Amino acid sequence: MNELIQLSPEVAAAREQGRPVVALESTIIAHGMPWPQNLDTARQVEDVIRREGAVPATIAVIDGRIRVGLDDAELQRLAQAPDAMKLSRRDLPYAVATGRLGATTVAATMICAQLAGIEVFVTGGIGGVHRGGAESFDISADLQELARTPVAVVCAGAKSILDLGLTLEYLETHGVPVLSIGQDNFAAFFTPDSGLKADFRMDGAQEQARFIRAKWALGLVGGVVISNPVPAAEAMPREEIDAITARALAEAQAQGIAGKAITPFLLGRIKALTGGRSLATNIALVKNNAIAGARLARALQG
Ligand code: PSU
Ligand code: MN
Repeated sequence: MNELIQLSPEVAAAREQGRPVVALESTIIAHGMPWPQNLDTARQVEDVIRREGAVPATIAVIDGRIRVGLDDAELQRLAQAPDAMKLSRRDLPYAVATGRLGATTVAATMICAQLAGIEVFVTGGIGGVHRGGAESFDISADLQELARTPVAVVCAGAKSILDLGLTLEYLETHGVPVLSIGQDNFAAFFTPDSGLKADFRMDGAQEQARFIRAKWALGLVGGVVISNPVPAAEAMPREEIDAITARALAEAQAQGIAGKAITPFLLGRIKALTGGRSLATNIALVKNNAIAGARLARALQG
Protein backbone atom coordinates (compact mmCIF):
# COMPACT_ATOMS: atom_id res chain seq x y z
CA MET A 1 0.00 0.00 0.00
CA ASN A 2 0.94 3.54 -0.70
CA GLU A 3 2.77 5.50 2.04
CA LEU A 4 0.01 8.12 2.15
CA ILE A 5 -2.55 5.61 3.39
CA GLN A 6 -2.40 3.21 6.30
CA LEU A 7 -4.78 0.35 7.05
CA SER A 8 -5.20 -0.78 10.66
CA PRO A 9 -3.91 -4.32 11.30
CA GLU A 10 -7.51 -5.57 11.63
CA VAL A 11 -8.61 -4.02 8.33
CA ALA A 12 -5.45 -5.10 6.52
CA ALA A 13 -5.93 -8.71 7.70
CA ALA A 14 -9.60 -8.71 6.67
CA ARG A 15 -8.74 -7.36 3.21
CA GLU A 16 -6.03 -9.96 2.75
CA GLN A 17 -8.32 -12.81 3.78
CA GLY A 18 -11.24 -11.54 1.70
CA ARG A 19 -13.43 -10.92 4.75
CA PRO A 20 -16.17 -8.24 4.55
CA VAL A 21 -15.15 -4.69 5.51
CA VAL A 22 -17.43 -1.66 5.92
CA ALA A 23 -16.06 1.87 5.66
CA LEU A 24 -17.37 4.61 7.98
CA GLU A 25 -16.96 8.36 7.63
CA SER A 26 -15.65 10.71 10.31
CA THR A 27 -17.28 14.07 9.51
CA ILE A 28 -20.33 12.72 11.29
CA ILE A 29 -18.08 12.31 14.37
CA ALA A 30 -16.16 15.59 14.21
CA HIS A 31 -18.80 17.90 12.74
CA GLY A 32 -22.13 16.06 12.61
CA MET A 33 -22.75 15.22 16.26
CA PRO A 34 -21.84 16.81 19.61
CA TRP A 35 -19.48 15.41 22.23
CA PRO A 36 -19.85 12.90 23.88
CA GLN A 37 -22.66 11.30 21.85
CA ASN A 38 -20.39 11.42 18.78
CA LEU A 39 -17.82 9.10 20.37
CA ASP A 40 -20.46 6.87 21.84
CA THR A 41 -22.18 6.54 18.45
CA ALA A 42 -18.91 5.88 16.61
CA ARG A 43 -18.18 3.02 19.00
CA GLN A 44 -21.70 1.61 18.85
CA VAL A 45 -21.78 1.67 15.05
CA GLU A 46 -18.49 -0.25 14.93
CA ASP A 47 -19.94 -2.79 17.37
CA VAL A 48 -23.06 -3.26 15.26
CA ILE A 49 -20.93 -3.97 12.18
CA ARG A 50 -18.81 -6.50 14.10
CA ARG A 51 -21.92 -8.21 15.46
CA GLU A 52 -23.18 -8.55 11.88
CA GLY A 53 -19.98 -10.30 10.89
CA ALA A 54 -18.01 -7.56 9.13
CA VAL A 55 -14.99 -5.44 10.05
CA PRO A 56 -15.56 -1.69 10.56
CA ALA A 57 -13.07 0.76 9.05
CA THR A 58 -13.57 4.32 10.23
CA ILE A 59 -11.67 6.66 7.92
CA ALA A 60 -9.94 9.97 8.75
CA VAL A 61 -6.73 11.86 8.09
CA ILE A 62 -4.50 11.86 11.16
CA ASP A 63 -1.33 13.94 11.13
CA GLY A 64 -1.43 13.98 7.36
CA ARG A 65 -1.86 10.24 6.86
CA ILE A 66 -5.05 8.67 5.50
CA ARG A 67 -6.05 6.13 8.10
CA VAL A 68 -8.45 3.27 7.39
CA GLY A 69 -9.53 1.71 10.69
CA LEU A 70 -9.01 3.75 13.85
CA ASP A 71 -8.31 2.58 17.39
CA ASP A 72 -10.32 3.87 20.32
CA ALA A 73 -7.83 6.60 21.26
CA GLU A 74 -7.96 7.90 17.69
CA LEU A 75 -11.77 7.88 17.64
CA GLN A 76 -11.65 9.83 20.87
CA ARG A 77 -9.17 12.34 19.48
CA LEU A 78 -11.40 13.05 16.49
CA ALA A 79 -14.52 13.28 18.63
CA GLN A 80 -12.88 15.95 20.80
CA ALA A 81 -11.12 17.94 18.10
CA PRO A 82 -13.11 21.09 17.33
CA ASP A 83 -10.32 22.12 14.95
CA ALA A 84 -10.43 18.98 12.80
CA MET A 85 -10.79 19.97 9.15
CA LYS A 86 -13.85 18.91 7.18
CA LEU A 87 -12.35 17.14 4.19
CA SER A 88 -14.08 16.66 0.87
CA ARG A 89 -12.38 15.69 -2.42
CA ARG A 90 -10.69 19.07 -2.93
CA ASP A 91 -9.40 19.25 0.68
CA LEU A 92 -7.86 15.80 0.97
CA PRO A 93 -4.46 16.66 -0.61
CA TYR A 94 -4.17 19.77 1.59
CA ALA A 95 -4.62 17.77 4.80
CA VAL A 96 -2.14 15.15 3.60
CA ALA A 97 0.45 17.68 2.40
CA THR A 98 0.32 19.80 5.55
CA GLY A 99 0.08 17.01 8.12
CA ARG A 100 -3.34 17.99 9.41
CA LEU A 101 -6.07 16.26 11.37
CA GLY A 102 -9.19 15.96 9.25
CA ALA A 103 -12.56 14.25 9.17
CA THR A 104 -13.71 12.81 5.85
CA THR A 105 -17.09 13.58 4.27
CA VAL A 106 -18.98 11.07 2.16
CA ALA A 107 -16.98 12.13 -0.91
CA ALA A 108 -13.56 11.85 0.74
CA THR A 109 -14.48 8.63 2.54
CA MET A 110 -15.48 7.06 -0.80
CA ILE A 111 -12.10 8.03 -2.27
CA CYS A 112 -10.20 6.52 0.66
CA ALA A 113 -12.39 3.40 0.73
CA GLN A 114 -11.63 2.78 -2.92
CA LEU A 115 -7.90 3.22 -2.31
CA ALA A 116 -8.19 0.59 0.43
CA GLY A 117 -10.25 -1.79 -1.73
CA ILE A 118 -13.45 -1.42 0.33
CA GLU A 119 -16.73 -1.61 -1.59
CA VAL A 120 -19.33 -0.72 1.07
CA PHE A 121 -19.59 2.43 3.11
CA VAL A 122 -22.15 3.31 5.79
CA THR A 123 -23.16 6.83 6.74
CA GLY A 124 -26.18 8.76 8.05
CA GLY A 125 -27.14 10.99 5.16
CA ILE A 126 -25.45 11.97 1.92
CA GLY A 127 -24.93 15.56 0.84
CA GLY A 128 -27.02 16.83 -2.04
CA VAL A 129 -28.32 19.78 -3.98
CA HIS A 130 -29.13 22.56 -1.52
CA ARG A 131 -32.43 24.39 -1.68
CA GLY A 132 -31.89 27.26 -4.06
CA GLY A 133 -29.05 25.25 -5.59
CA ALA A 134 -30.06 26.22 -9.13
CA GLU A 135 -29.03 29.78 -8.20
CA SER A 136 -26.27 29.25 -5.63
CA PHE A 137 -24.63 26.24 -7.36
CA ASP A 138 -24.37 24.70 -3.86
CA ILE A 139 -24.27 21.03 -4.79
CA SER A 140 -22.39 18.71 -2.48
CA ALA A 141 -19.26 17.12 -3.94
CA ASP A 142 -20.73 13.86 -2.60
CA LEU A 143 -22.91 13.64 -5.71
CA GLN A 144 -20.02 13.94 -8.18
CA GLU A 145 -18.12 11.38 -6.14
CA LEU A 146 -21.02 8.96 -6.42
CA ALA A 147 -20.84 9.48 -10.17
CA ARG A 148 -17.17 8.53 -10.40
CA THR A 149 -16.06 6.31 -7.50
CA PRO A 150 -17.15 2.66 -7.25
CA VAL A 151 -18.39 2.39 -3.67
CA ALA A 152 -21.90 1.46 -2.46
CA VAL A 153 -23.12 4.02 0.07
CA VAL A 154 -25.76 2.97 2.58
CA CYS A 155 -27.61 5.99 3.99
CA ALA A 156 -30.99 7.06 5.36
CA GLY A 157 -31.49 9.17 2.25
CA ALA A 158 -30.67 12.83 2.65
CA LYS A 159 -31.89 15.55 4.97
CA SER A 160 -34.74 17.79 3.95
CA ILE A 161 -32.39 20.77 4.51
CA LEU A 162 -31.62 19.84 0.90
CA ASP A 163 -33.79 19.89 -2.20
CA LEU A 164 -34.37 16.15 -2.43
CA GLY A 165 -36.08 16.36 -5.81
CA LEU A 166 -33.12 18.14 -7.38
CA THR A 167 -30.74 15.77 -5.61
CA LEU A 168 -32.42 12.78 -7.26
CA GLU A 169 -32.45 14.55 -10.65
CA TYR A 170 -28.73 15.23 -10.33
CA LEU A 171 -28.02 11.60 -9.47
CA GLU A 172 -30.07 10.45 -12.45
CA THR A 173 -28.19 12.76 -14.81
CA HIS A 174 -24.92 11.31 -13.59
CA GLY A 175 -26.09 7.72 -13.81
CA VAL A 176 -26.07 7.01 -10.09
CA PRO A 177 -28.71 4.41 -9.20
CA VAL A 178 -30.70 4.82 -6.00
CA LEU A 179 -31.84 1.53 -4.46
CA SER A 180 -34.39 1.58 -1.66
CA ILE A 181 -34.83 -0.88 1.20
CA GLY A 182 -38.30 -1.72 2.53
CA GLN A 183 -40.25 0.89 0.55
CA ASP A 184 -40.50 2.36 -2.94
CA ASN A 185 -39.62 5.94 -1.95
CA PHE A 186 -36.34 7.64 -1.18
CA ALA A 187 -35.81 8.17 2.57
CA ALA A 188 -35.62 11.67 4.08
CA PHE A 189 -33.22 11.07 6.98
CA PHE A 190 -35.29 12.03 10.07
CA THR A 191 -38.46 10.69 8.42
CA PRO A 192 -38.79 7.48 6.38
CA ASP A 193 -40.54 8.90 3.34
CA SER A 194 -39.44 11.82 1.17
CA GLY A 195 -42.51 11.48 -1.06
CA LEU A 196 -40.15 10.91 -4.00
CA LYS A 197 -39.60 7.57 -5.70
CA ALA A 198 -36.24 5.85 -5.54
CA ASP A 199 -35.15 4.00 -8.69
CA PHE A 200 -35.40 0.39 -7.59
CA ARG A 201 -36.69 -1.26 -4.45
CA MET A 202 -34.32 -3.99 -3.27
CA ASP A 203 -34.91 -5.22 0.25
CA GLY A 204 -32.32 -7.98 0.47
CA ALA A 205 -28.53 -7.83 0.61
CA GLN A 206 -28.17 -10.60 -1.98
CA GLU A 207 -30.17 -8.75 -4.64
CA GLN A 208 -28.39 -5.49 -3.84
CA ALA A 209 -25.05 -7.30 -4.24
CA ARG A 210 -26.13 -8.74 -7.61
CA PHE A 211 -27.12 -5.27 -8.79
CA ILE A 212 -23.80 -3.76 -7.73
CA ARG A 213 -21.80 -6.59 -9.30
CA ALA A 214 -23.77 -6.16 -12.54
CA LYS A 215 -23.13 -2.40 -12.61
CA TRP A 216 -19.40 -2.82 -12.21
CA ALA A 217 -19.19 -5.85 -14.51
CA LEU A 218 -20.73 -3.67 -17.22
CA GLY A 219 -17.86 -1.25 -16.78
CA LEU A 220 -20.19 1.48 -15.50
CA VAL A 221 -18.13 3.81 -13.35
CA GLY A 222 -19.33 5.21 -10.05
CA GLY A 223 -21.20 4.20 -6.96
CA VAL A 224 -24.65 3.19 -5.86
CA VAL A 225 -26.88 4.86 -3.25
CA ILE A 226 -28.73 2.49 -0.94
CA SER A 227 -31.50 4.32 0.84
CA ASN A 228 -32.49 2.71 4.15
CA PRO A 229 -35.35 4.49 5.92
CA VAL A 230 -35.14 5.25 9.64
CA PRO A 231 -37.30 2.77 11.58
CA ALA A 232 -40.77 4.30 12.14
CA ALA A 233 -40.52 3.97 15.91
CA GLU A 234 -37.46 6.22 15.93
CA ALA A 235 -38.47 8.72 13.26
CA MET A 236 -39.36 12.35 13.99
CA PRO A 237 -42.83 13.76 13.25
CA ARG A 238 -42.70 15.17 9.74
CA GLU A 239 -44.46 18.51 10.46
CA GLU A 240 -42.10 19.18 13.34
CA ILE A 241 -38.92 18.50 11.40
CA ASP A 242 -40.21 20.51 8.42
CA ALA A 243 -40.91 23.56 10.59
CA ILE A 244 -37.55 23.34 12.34
CA THR A 245 -35.72 22.87 9.06
CA ALA A 246 -37.36 25.98 7.64
CA ARG A 247 -36.30 27.95 10.69
CA ALA A 248 -32.70 26.71 10.57
CA LEU A 249 -32.50 27.58 6.86
CA ALA A 250 -33.79 31.09 7.53
CA GLU A 251 -31.19 31.58 10.26
CA ALA A 252 -28.39 30.39 7.99
CA GLN A 253 -29.46 32.88 5.36
CA ALA A 254 -29.81 35.75 7.85
CA GLN A 255 -26.33 35.07 9.22
CA GLY A 256 -24.77 34.73 5.77
CA ILE A 257 -23.46 31.20 6.42
CA ALA A 258 -21.92 29.86 3.20
CA GLY A 259 -19.85 27.13 1.60
CA LYS A 260 -18.81 24.11 3.58
CA ALA A 261 -20.01 25.67 6.84
CA ILE A 262 -23.67 25.44 5.82
CA THR A 263 -24.26 21.73 6.43
CA PRO A 264 -22.67 21.65 9.95
CA PHE A 265 -24.52 24.87 10.86
CA LEU A 266 -27.89 23.43 9.86
CA LEU A 267 -27.22 20.12 11.63
CA GLY A 268 -26.31 21.96 14.83
CA ARG A 269 -29.35 24.24 14.71
CA ILE A 270 -31.75 21.37 14.05
CA LYS A 271 -30.35 19.51 17.02
CA ALA A 272 -30.71 22.56 19.28
CA LEU A 273 -34.21 23.40 18.03
CA THR A 274 -35.48 19.84 18.62
CA GLY A 275 -34.05 19.85 22.12
CA GLY A 276 -31.70 17.02 21.19
CA ARG A 277 -34.44 14.66 19.97
CA SER A 278 -33.14 14.80 16.42
CA LEU A 279 -29.86 13.45 17.75
CA ALA A 280 -31.54 10.30 19.06
CA THR A 281 -33.10 9.76 15.62
CA ASN A 282 -29.76 10.42 13.96
CA ILE A 283 -28.00 7.82 16.14
CA ALA A 284 -30.75 5.24 15.55
CA LEU A 285 -30.64 5.61 11.77
CA VAL A 286 -26.86 5.27 11.56
CA LYS A 287 -26.99 2.05 13.57
CA ASN A 288 -29.80 0.80 11.34
CA ASN A 289 -27.64 1.57 8.30
CA ALA A 290 -24.72 -0.29 9.86
CA ILE A 291 -26.79 -3.49 9.90
CA ALA A 292 -27.72 -3.13 6.21
CA GLY A 293 -24.15 -2.23 5.25
CA ALA A 294 -22.58 -5.18 7.05
CA ARG A 295 -25.07 -7.56 5.42
CA LEU A 296 -24.33 -6.09 2.00
CA ALA A 297 -20.56 -6.37 2.54
CA ARG A 298 -21.03 -10.03 3.46
CA ALA A 299 -23.20 -10.66 0.40
CA LEU A 300 -20.62 -9.01 -1.87
CA GLN A 301 -17.88 -11.15 -0.36
CA GLY A 302 -19.83 -14.42 -0.60
N1 PSU B 1 -25.66 15.02 6.29
C1 PSU B 1 -25.95 14.63 7.54
N2 PSU B 1 -24.94 14.51 8.46
C2 PSU B 1 -23.64 14.78 8.14
C3 PSU B 1 -23.34 15.18 6.80
C4 PSU B 1 -24.38 15.28 5.90
O1 PSU B 1 -27.10 14.38 7.84
O2 PSU B 1 -22.76 14.68 9.01
C5 PSU B 1 -21.92 15.43 6.39
C6 PSU B 1 -21.40 14.23 5.55
O3 PSU B 1 -20.04 14.02 5.87
C7 PSU B 1 -21.54 14.74 4.12
C8 PSU B 1 -21.22 16.20 4.30
O4 PSU B 1 -20.66 14.11 3.23
O5 PSU B 1 -21.87 16.56 5.53
C9 PSU B 1 -21.72 17.05 3.15
O6 PSU B 1 -21.24 18.34 3.31
P1 PSU B 1 -21.42 19.40 2.12
O7 PSU B 1 -22.90 19.64 2.04
O8 PSU B 1 -20.62 20.60 2.56
O9 PSU B 1 -20.87 18.74 0.89
MN1 MN C 1 -21.79 22.89 -0.32
